Amino acid sequence: MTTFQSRVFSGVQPTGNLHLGNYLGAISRFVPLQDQMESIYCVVDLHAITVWQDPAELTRATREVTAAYLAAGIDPKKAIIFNQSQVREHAELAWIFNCVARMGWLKRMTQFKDKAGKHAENASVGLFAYPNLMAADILAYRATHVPVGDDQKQHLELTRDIAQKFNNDFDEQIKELGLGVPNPEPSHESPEEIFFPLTEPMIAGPATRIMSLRDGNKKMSKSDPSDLSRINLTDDADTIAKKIKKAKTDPDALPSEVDGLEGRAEADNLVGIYAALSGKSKADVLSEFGGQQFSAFKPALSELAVEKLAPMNGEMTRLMNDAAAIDTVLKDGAERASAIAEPVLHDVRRIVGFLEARRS
Ligand code: AQP
Repeated sequence: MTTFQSRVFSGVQPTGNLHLGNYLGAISRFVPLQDQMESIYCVVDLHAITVWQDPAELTRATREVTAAYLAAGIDPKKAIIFNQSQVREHAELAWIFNCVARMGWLKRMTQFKDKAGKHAENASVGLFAYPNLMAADILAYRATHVPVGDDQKQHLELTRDIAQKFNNDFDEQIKELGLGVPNPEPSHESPEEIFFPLTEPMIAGPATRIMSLRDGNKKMSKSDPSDLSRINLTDDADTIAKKIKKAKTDPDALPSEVDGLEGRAEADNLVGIYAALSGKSKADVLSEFGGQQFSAFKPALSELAVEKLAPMNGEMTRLMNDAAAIDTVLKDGAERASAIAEPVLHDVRRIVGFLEARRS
């Protein structure tokens, strides 16, 4: 191999309540990429169990995320769609990365602090080591591009740090075994030949961080106890309209320029949602709605949200009634994913020095 093959990897956790943030920040962005490079979209069930999941609900939610992928327009013939636990290389590489990553790196992860809160002593070890598994998800495919929301930025930086440390620690073995690829970014910290790519985060556009409809300073999130804080992908038209009507705003009219959104978190969020759903920039949205009150903007936003989300909602419901068809997609995807990850892990074992005795 003379260079890394361009390859996309991303995932969504099957933890229920898929919302507009997951759609705009991640799933909708997966769709065009499937025509640009080999794309692997995973339902990350191993990540989901870092906090307690009811087993039957986990199975249902795994199918629901798959249905959302399909309903959004991901074509399982083009992209690989599967659930993480069906490809054992994720867990194996994660263990190796547990031994590469440093405690200090993980202690800096803000998502662990947010999720564990004051109860860190009672959090699972898996929740703490979650970013190592995420690095393994990406690097088991030597993926070069990862489209995610802004909340994953720190984890992707850690993925690069893990790749870099592995490349450095095993520099000699990588060369000796002839498994290196010329490093596109050589530096004094990074050898000329590397095994794992330094993955590019793809965090761009107006929807990298959709905020709660009840608090413009809080991320829209599956685990927010208030259902009014998010638009779920399973919400019907009336519910979407009700939630947008109740969304928190301020008393002023919308500004005509993007600068005027500064300090107005809720207004900024609603304009960002409109921009992302319509494929326009925030500046374009404000040139249309600048000077108008929320009483005029909110109905326009509701109409757009329903127009974009209702067909997807209908298709998800249809797909969820055919569990066997969803499971077939996941099985086929898992086989194709394994065909990529198995040889990578075979090489990793040789690099690390694990003896693979032949069993008869
Ligand atoms: N609010 C958001 N805006 C934009 N993108 C978002 N993503 C999540 N929330 C937003 C992106 O969705 C993808 C899948 O996320 P995940 O399922 O892996 O989990 P998460 O980021 O932990 O999602 P939540 O909703 O915030 O769950 P909880 O409440 O459990 O913490 C990722 O690409 C993510 O960036």
